[in-house]
Amino acid sequence: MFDWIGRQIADGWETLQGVILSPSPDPDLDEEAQAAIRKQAVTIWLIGKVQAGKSSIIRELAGSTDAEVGNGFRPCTRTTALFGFPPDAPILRFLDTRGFGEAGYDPAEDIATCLPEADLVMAVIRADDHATEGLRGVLKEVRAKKPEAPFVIAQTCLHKLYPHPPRHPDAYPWTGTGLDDANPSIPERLRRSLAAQRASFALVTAPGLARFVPLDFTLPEDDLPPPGFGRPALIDAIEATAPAAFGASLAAALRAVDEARTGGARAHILGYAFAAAAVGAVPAVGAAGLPVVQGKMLHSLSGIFGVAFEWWTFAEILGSLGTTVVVREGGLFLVRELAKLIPVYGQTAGAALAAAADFAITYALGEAACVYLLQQRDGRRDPDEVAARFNAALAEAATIWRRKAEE
Ligand SMILES: Nc1nc2c(ncn2[C@@H]2O[C@H](COP(=O)(O)OP(=O)(O)OP(=O)(O)O)[C@@H](O)[C@H]2O)c(=O)[nH]1
Ligand SMILES: [Mg+2]
Repeated sequence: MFDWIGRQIADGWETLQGVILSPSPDPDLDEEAQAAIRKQAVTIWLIGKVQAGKSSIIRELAGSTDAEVGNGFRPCTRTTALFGFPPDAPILRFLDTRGFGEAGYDPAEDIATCLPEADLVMAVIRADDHATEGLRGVLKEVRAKKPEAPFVIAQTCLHKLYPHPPRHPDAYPWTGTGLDDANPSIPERLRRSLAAQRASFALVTAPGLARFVPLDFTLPEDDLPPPGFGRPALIDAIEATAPAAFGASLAAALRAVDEARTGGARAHILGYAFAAAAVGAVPAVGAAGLPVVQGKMLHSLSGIFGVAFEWWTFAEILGSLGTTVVVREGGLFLVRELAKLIPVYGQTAGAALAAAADFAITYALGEAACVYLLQQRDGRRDPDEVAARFNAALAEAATIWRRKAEE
């Protein structure tokens, strides 16, 4: 088994150096590979009235600016558009329904197109809005057609019901349950309004399959700090309700968006690493698709850091790691970790190991690239630090992969 994984990594290594040394132009992945990537992403379908705060939620979760989110949408139905995060290797996909509740809006087409795709339905309502019959009607239909679909109900714009001058509670006080109704740190008018909304949605939200999350995603100019108030609670709710196999890795990626110094790069790396594993497992694409995904990841990272890759030096650093360290230390580590997962070594075990190796090497490459790009940005050069990060990341990757497989 060790020889086998050693070969996998050594082969991966050669294609990888090819990717690094010929960074442009990126060929696109074929439809089958893209479908495999889509399948491993969690798709959230956002429904809510015009101006309820749907786009703000996408912007906040993805850590992107309005402009980035705005440019990243692809039309899906007449009224719904799709935004992938990260765009080329989504770990998360948002279906954003626009125009809901406007005159002439007919939900039938959106339900037919979006519901089969949706892993999670996120209803978005302003905390002071009680005219929600239309939305409840759609959720009822969704519940009937897909009883297992988890709902998250985001109650936005909390400050509309704060006393003057508006100010958030010192610590986020909500549980999204009846416990909140007696919590004195929540302004009373808001407490009553949120409770009434929970009650009115009770018929369409089965216990265990629905979570209410009060939040207030203000803009800096709103002058109501902190920004993203309620974001951790929203991520917790997604983690708790998303399909088990995605919950933890997805939440890890969303939490990583917060890491200021690396500008959310880790979330991108996770997205691309999972995409690499998904693409590698498509028989017709396999080894050819992998360097494409890795190349796209490196481009996307250099964009995040605003630093151009010095491709040659990066290749040199990774080349000095070469197959020795990677195959011996990384490979041995991977084999040990992955062997715990796979009781019987056979055909499926081979495919599982290949996917794990694709994931791990892509993840480690991305992490090493981050260290390298940070050095470039700071005008430093320390190949040992890059190499050390690569090896440490291989070990981390095995842990992440194992956790995902165990979920
Ligand atoms: N203070 C505050 N403002 C919010 C919140 N959510 C949205 N907004 C503001 O409300 C306006 C509409 O928010 P969007 O996120 O664009 O709403 P939307 O549901 O995408 O709207 P449409 O795309 O027009 O359907 C923007 O000015 C946001 O900044 C919130 O939780 N708190
Ligand atoms: Mg919008």
